[in-house]
Amino acid sequence: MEGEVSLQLPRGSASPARALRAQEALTESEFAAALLAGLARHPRSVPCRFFYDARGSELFEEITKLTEYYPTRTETALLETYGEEIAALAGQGRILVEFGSGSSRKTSLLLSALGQVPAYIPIDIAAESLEEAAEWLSGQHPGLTIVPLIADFTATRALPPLARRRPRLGFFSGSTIGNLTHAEAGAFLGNAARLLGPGSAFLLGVDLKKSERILIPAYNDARGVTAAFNLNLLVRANRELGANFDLARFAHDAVWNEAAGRIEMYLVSLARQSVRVAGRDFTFADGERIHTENSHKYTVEEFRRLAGASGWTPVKAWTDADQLFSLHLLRL
Ligand code: AVI
Repeated sequence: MEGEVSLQLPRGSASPARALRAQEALTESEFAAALLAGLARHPRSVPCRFFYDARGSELFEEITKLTEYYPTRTETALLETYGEEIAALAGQGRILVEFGSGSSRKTSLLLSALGQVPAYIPIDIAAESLEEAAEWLSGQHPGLTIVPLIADFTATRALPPLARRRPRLGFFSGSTIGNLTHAEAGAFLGNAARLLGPGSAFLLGVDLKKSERILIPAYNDARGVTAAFNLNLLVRANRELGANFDLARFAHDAVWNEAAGRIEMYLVSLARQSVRVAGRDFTFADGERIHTENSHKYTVEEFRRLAGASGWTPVKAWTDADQLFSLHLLRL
């Protein structure tokens, strides 16, 4: 098994290509259902997971390189600086279980710091990203056993049998936990505790609360990459669902909601207009918004309380000198 990349396919799938097509069809009908339901409610909203089609994933990659978007480079720097200490505190010989597979560079840094890792299990619903990440990482870490798991990482119930023999370290980077509501984040942490099991450790990247002067440009950058990322949701609806959104008549907006402790992203209708989506008409008032994303920010203390309520014991948190981002190590 050493050095092998094995892709576990959904039951009944004869090949990765077929699994991928089946999954795309599923995603398309899920997208249709979510968009129709989201546009029918008031205020209108669409879950942010639909941002990530091929173009959306590319745009997100671009966002992570923007000067204004501090989370990725700050988290990477924290892993570079504190990787050894994190590895020492987490303990040797753990199987690494990553929730989501979109952060190979950060995973590679963690793997290097951890030294000998018996196996690496990335969990992601997107088979293609899993395959790409696994391929890149096996090039960077020859001999590493990689067992990708195609599953929704917020609701995974069981790890592959090989993961049951050793203690486990979970990894959830990029402050993706911030895209969940507090209730969803608590449920995710509880599910991760059941999945990783007694004696496990968990390393999470969590964005910190900070001034709006830093937050707003991070979600509304000068080059308009975040705007394109947000508007791509409408491009996707036009392509996949035969919708007729006029991109010139919607604009990106990002606001800080102080009471909820989160950045909220919206698509704002620039006129009174009707749009047809999957055979149904929706009328937007001038200025009416579609809520497309929440990005919650936590103080170190707030996140410790959230994790503690799901059964985790905080071990240590690391932050950068400018207090932009945090890494939390938890234990069960
Ligand atoms: C993936 N997630 C953690 C990003 C965030 O910061 O909430 C998504 C994003 N949305 C706009 N810019 C980046």
